[in-house]
Amino acid sequence: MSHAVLSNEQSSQLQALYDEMRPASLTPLWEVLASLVTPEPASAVVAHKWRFDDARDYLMRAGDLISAAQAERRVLILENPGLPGASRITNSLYAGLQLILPGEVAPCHRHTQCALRFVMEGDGAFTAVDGEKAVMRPFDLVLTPGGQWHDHGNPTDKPMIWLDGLDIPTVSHFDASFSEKLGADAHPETVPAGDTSSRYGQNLRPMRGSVADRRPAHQPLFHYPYAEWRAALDRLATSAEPDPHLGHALEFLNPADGGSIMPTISAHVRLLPKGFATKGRRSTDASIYVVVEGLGQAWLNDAPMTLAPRDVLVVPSWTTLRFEAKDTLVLFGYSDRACQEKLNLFKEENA
Ligand code: 1HN
Repeated sequence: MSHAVLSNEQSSQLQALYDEMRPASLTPLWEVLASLVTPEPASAVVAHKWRFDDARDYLMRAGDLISAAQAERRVLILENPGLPGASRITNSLYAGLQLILPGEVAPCHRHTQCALRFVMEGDGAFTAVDGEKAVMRPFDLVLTPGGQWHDHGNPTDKPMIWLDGLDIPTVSHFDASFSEKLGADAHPETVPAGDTSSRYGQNLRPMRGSVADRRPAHQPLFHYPYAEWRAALDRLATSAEPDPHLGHALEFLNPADGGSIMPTISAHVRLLPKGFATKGRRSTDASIYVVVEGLGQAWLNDAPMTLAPRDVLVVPSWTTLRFEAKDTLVLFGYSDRACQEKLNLFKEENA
């Protein structure tokens, strides 16, 4: 209790009262108020970095012991060390590393939860969304928006590993989860691979009322290829000054409304030119970053963290973050910013 002015007599009488009211499912606010309504974010989430090769070793060992079909999804959860057992990387988001070995399939299902995939290793496996394949190349971003059927397959001769990012804890928070299995490995093919990108990915969309306008109106696009976003960053870096706090930063958009890629998850990429150091910035959206390219250094509330390709890091809410690029540093990041903005909670501050 924050009031230091209670007498011993008062305290023991209050304790006795709490004991009596507990069976009636009543509990005093004044004992917990300070920890409920904090003057600034006070998170159990801690900063952490996973080296890809370390996680990969465990994932490959799991691959020797259980098939993708047996597991339904063969994934190692990147669990925040501050939230053991909670199956989450931040309080609102989930992250995992998924392995699909040559010839394997991950059977078709759908659920309320929104997912993104960010390719870490391998080239040529696919995710099929509502029966349309997105062939996945290194550092591609592929979405499986909530409610859309999805299955994965690896017809190549090499393992395929991607980072899964989902809003599982957010959906759990609202007790709003529904899921179902299709009952078949793969959804019947609906259109050729690339169909959706052709129709919705060029600042165009099928004319309303045409048979081609078949994707969910609020969430049509699901493939953001590395070749496209990396080229866009390069063009930006040769023609503009980097933002002092972000570097060159581009957010992935949903073409349907110009908003975030999914209702609960925002994602972006950044390029920091060789030698560039950002100024500090903090925001309320705890964020997950993948180092796509380059060596560098991050400071999280002034604690240094070295960065190398395919490192995955989690930065808690309201942590002042700085980056320095030893050579061209390219990062992918995702967070619950989209969700916080809808709730009027998002806040950021530049140092
Ligand atoms: C899921 O559907 C996938 O489709 C991966 O690849 C990870 C974690 C929890 C719930 C659903 C996938 C998941 C998941």
